[in-house]
Amino acid sequence: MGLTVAQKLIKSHLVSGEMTPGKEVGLRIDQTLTQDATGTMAYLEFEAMGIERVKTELSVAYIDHNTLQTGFENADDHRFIQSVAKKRGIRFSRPGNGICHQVHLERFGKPGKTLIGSDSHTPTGGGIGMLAMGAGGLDVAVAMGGGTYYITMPKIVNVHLTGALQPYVAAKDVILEVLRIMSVKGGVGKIIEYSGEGVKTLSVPERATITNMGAELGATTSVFPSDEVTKAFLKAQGREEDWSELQADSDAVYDEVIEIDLSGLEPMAAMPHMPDRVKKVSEIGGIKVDQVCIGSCTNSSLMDMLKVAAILKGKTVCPSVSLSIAPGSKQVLNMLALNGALSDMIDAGARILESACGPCIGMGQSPNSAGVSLRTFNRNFLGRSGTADAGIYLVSPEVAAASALTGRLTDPRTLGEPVKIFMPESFIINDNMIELPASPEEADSVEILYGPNIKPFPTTEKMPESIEAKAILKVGDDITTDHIMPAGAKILPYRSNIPHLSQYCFAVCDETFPERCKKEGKGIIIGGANYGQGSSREHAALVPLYLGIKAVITKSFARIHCANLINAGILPLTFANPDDYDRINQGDELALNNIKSAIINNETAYLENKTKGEKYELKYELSQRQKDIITDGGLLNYTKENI
Ligand code: MIC
Ligand code: SF4
Repeated sequence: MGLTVAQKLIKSHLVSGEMTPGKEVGLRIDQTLTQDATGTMAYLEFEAMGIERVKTELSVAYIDHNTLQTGFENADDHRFIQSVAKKRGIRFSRPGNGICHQVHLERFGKPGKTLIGSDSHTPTGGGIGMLAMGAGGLDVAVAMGGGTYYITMPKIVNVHLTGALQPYVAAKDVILEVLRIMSVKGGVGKIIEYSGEGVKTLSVPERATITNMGAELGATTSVFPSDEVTKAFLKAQGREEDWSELQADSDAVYDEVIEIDLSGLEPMAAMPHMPDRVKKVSEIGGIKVDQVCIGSCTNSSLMDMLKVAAILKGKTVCPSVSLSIAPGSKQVLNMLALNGALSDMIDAGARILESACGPCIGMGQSPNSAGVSLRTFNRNFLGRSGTADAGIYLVSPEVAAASALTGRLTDPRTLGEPVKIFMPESFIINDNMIELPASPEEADSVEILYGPNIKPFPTTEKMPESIEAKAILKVGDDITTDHIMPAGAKILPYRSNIPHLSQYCFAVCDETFPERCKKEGKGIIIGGANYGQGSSREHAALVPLYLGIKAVITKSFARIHCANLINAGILPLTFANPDDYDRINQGDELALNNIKSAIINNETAYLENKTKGEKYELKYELSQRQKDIITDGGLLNYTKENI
C-alpha cells in the first residue's frame, strides 16, 4: 500500500512505535524554532537539562511576540534568549527581523524535514512540505537536546482541491471553508494533507496560510506536497538546493477525504469568537467596521501585502476606520519599501507597524469598546484583542483592505477589475538580522544574562497515591489557552515569572479563580470538550500547577495542551460517560482514590463525588512513557532522572 506525504515524513523520522493511528510514535526532529513569549521558559528548561550545545540540524530563536517594551522585562528576556542562543549553538533572529513562521518559511524551511516549534502555528512549514508541529517549550527543549518528540500517530485526512481560486478569493477562504466543514475540534488526532489539481495553482505563501490556520482545526499538523511551485519559491529565496520532491504515492490511502472546488469559493469571514463560526461575507452583510488589522503569521507574506497595497493605492482609509498593517518580515517590508507599495499603503492612511505579531496577541491596537475589528489573523477568541466586548472577524487581506476603504464589511469582488500580483522571481536576501551562534571554542566565554524578571519555575512533586480536592472550577466546551492563561501587552512581559502570571489565570472566565486556589491550596478543574485548544503556551499548565491544580477532568483535550499538562505533572483524565460532566458542580468535594496504582496497573480509574455520593468512571490515554512522566512529577524531573 502506498504512503501519503505525511506518512512518508513520519516514516523517514520514526525512532519508535508503529504507524497505527492512536498509537504513540517517537520522531527524530531536524529543526526547532522558539519565539520569545514561550522561548524564555523553553531556554530556562534547556539550561536546567545541563546540555552544552543543541544537537539538531538547525535551531532558531525568534523575537517577535513581546516587542512592545513598556518596562525592562521584555528587553531583559530578549537579552537572555540572545545569550543562550549564542552559547548553545542556536541562530538568533533579532527583533525587527519578523514573525517566526514567516521568516522560517522564507529562510530555513526545507521539504522533507521535521520541525517542532514552541508555537502552535509552526505547521506553517507544512506549506513547504515539512512535518512541522507546535509543541510545549519543554518538548522543544528536549528536542534541542537531541531527544525524541512523541505524538499520537494521527489519521490522515485528504483535502482534495480542484479548480482555481477566482479573483479576490484567497487562500484564507480555503482554510475558512475547511474550518466551516470540520470545526475547531474536527482536526484533533489528524493530519490534514492537501492534494489534487488545485494544489499547483497555489503559491507557497498561499499554502502556508492554509497550513498555518490548520492549527485552528486542532490538527496535529497540515501538509502540502513539495513540487515545482515549491522549487520556484525556494529558488526565488536563493535556496534551490534545499528543494526535494515529496509527493503522495498514487495508491496512498487516506482515512477521510474532503473535496473542495476552489473555483466555487467566495470571500468568507469567521465571526466572533471562534475561528469556525464561518459565513460568506455576502451572507453577513455590510456591518459597520471600526478597525482593520492586516498581518500576523497567517497573512503577512509579500504577496498578501502587495494585494493590499494595490487595493489601497490612490484611495483613503474610511475616516471611521483605523487600519494597521504589519508586514511579516524584514524581507517583506524591505521589498514593499523598494517597489513603492509601502508608499501606497502610507499614502492611503495605513498605520504601519513593525514586523512582529503585534495586535494578533494583544500587543497594542486593542479595538474601541464594543468595536468591530476585521483581522487577517487566525484567532478571534474572546478577549484576545485586549478589548473584552469587541467583536473580531477573521478575513482575507482582500476583504480587509476593501472594508478599510468603505468602513463596512465588503466583498472585494465589488471593487471591479481584479488586482494582478505575481510572485517575484527573486526575493531580496539579506540575513544580517540573524545572528550566528558562537563556535564551540568561543562558547565557553559567553555569559548567560538573566534579568530580575526571571523567576524559578514551579517545583513538582512525585504523584501521590490518591488525590482529594474540590472541583475548584467548572468550565464549558472549547476552552482555549487564552482563557486559561491570557496574553496581551500587560501580561506577556511576565512569561518568565509564573507567580506574577498566576494572578491572571482564568481571568476571562472567573476573576476569583487564583484567590480561591490559593485559599484551598489544591484543586481539580472540570472541563468540557476540546479543553485547551489554541496556543502551545505551556504557561497554561505551569500556572495551574503553581496554583495547586492536581488533575483536569474533561470530555476531551486538545493535543498540545494535554501534552503540556503531562509535562507539568498534572493528570489529564476524561469522563468515560460524557454525561457525568453534568453531575458535577463547582465546589463539589472530589476524590481520585488509588489513582496512581490504577494508572500504573492499567486498571479502571474512578472519580468519587463525595458531595453527591456518586462515582464516575474515567478514562486516560497515556503511553508507558507518559505514565512515567506523570508519576515522576513532570517531564523535567523525568528527564533529569533518565539522563
Ligand atoms: C498565539 O498565537 O496564541 C501565540 C501567542 O503565538 C501562542 C504562543 C504563546 O502563547 O506564546 C501559540 O500559538 O502557541
Ligand atoms: Fe504571532 Fe499571532 Fe502568529 Fe501567534 S498567531 S505566532 S501571536 S502572529
